[in-house]
Amino acid sequence: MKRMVAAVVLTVVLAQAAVAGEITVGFAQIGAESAWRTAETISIKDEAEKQGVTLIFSDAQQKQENQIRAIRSFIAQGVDVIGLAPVVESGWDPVLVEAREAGTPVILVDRKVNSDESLYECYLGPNVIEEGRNAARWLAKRMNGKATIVELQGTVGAAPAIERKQGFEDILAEYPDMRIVKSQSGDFTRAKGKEVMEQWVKSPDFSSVDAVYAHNDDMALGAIQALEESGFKPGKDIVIVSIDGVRDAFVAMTEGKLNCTVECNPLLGPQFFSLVKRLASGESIPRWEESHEGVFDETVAAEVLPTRLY
Ligand code: GYE
Repeated sequence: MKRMVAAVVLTVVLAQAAVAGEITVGFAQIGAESAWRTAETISIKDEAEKQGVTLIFSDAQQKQENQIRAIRSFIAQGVDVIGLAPVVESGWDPVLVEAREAGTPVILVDRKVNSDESLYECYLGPNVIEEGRNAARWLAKRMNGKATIVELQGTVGAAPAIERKQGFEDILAEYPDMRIVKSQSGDFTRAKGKEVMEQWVKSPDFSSVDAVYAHNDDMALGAIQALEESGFKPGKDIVIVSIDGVRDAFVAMTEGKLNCTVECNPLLGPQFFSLVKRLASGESIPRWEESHEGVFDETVAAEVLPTRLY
C-alpha cells in the first residue's frame, strides 16, 4: 500500500517537472577504472547537455560507500531521477529504500543489484551472461574445443564479474577438454590485469596455458603487456578473448596481440535520458532496457576499427 502511494506521488512530481521543462538527474558513477567506463561517463554528460537536463554527477572512485553517500545527497537535493551504476551487486537495500521513501526513482545503469525489483525502476544495460557465453563460444571454436584457460575476473562482487564468469562456464560445460586452471580478479583495470598475469607467468604450470579470458579489455591489455615482457607472444602462442570492444582492443587485434573482443556498449547516454524523460512524462518504462552488441575478432578488426566510437 505504502508503495502504491509513493508511486502516485512520484508521478505527479515528475509530471510537474516535465511541464516546467526542468529535470534534474543525479548520476552515481563507479569511477574511471576502464576505458569503457570513461566512454560511458562522456556519453551520459554529453547527452544531459543535449537534452537540457541538469546533471549532478558523482565519481565514487570505485567505492560503494561513496556511491551510497552520493545517492543520499541526490535525495536531499530533491533530484527527479537517480542513475546508479552499482560497483557491486549487494548492500544496496537501505539506500534504495530511502530513495523509494523519498519518491525518487532509480535507474540502474550497466550493472545489476541483488535487491528486490521493487526498489528500482529499471535496469539499462546488456545481457552480461550472454557476453560471457559469446566469449566462450568464440574460444571453443577457435581452440577446437580444447584449451587450458586462465581467467581474469572483474571487480569482486560486481554483477558483470559474476555473470561473465557464469556465462562462460555455462558454455564450457559442453566442452570437457576446455578448463579454467587459474582465475583471479584484476578489478577491471589494466594495472591489476598486468599485475595478476605477472604473477601467473612465474608459476611452473603456466607452460600448459594456451588461452586467456578477461572480463574486460583493459585487463586483457594489461595481461598482454605482462606476457610480452616475459617473452610470450600474446595472440599467437596464447589466444586472448575479452569483453567491451574499446578502441585499444581493436588496435591490439590489428597488431595480432588480442584475438577477439565481445562488444559491450557503453554509449548509454541517449537510452538513459530517454528513460528519464519517459518517467518524467508519466509513461511506464520497461524493467529491462537492453543495450545491443556484437562480437568482433581479428579477422574484421582492421575494417571495423575506424568506425569505433569509444
Ligand atoms: O565491462 C568494464 C567496466 O559494468 C559492464 O564495467 C560494465 C563493466 C565493463 O569497468 O570495463
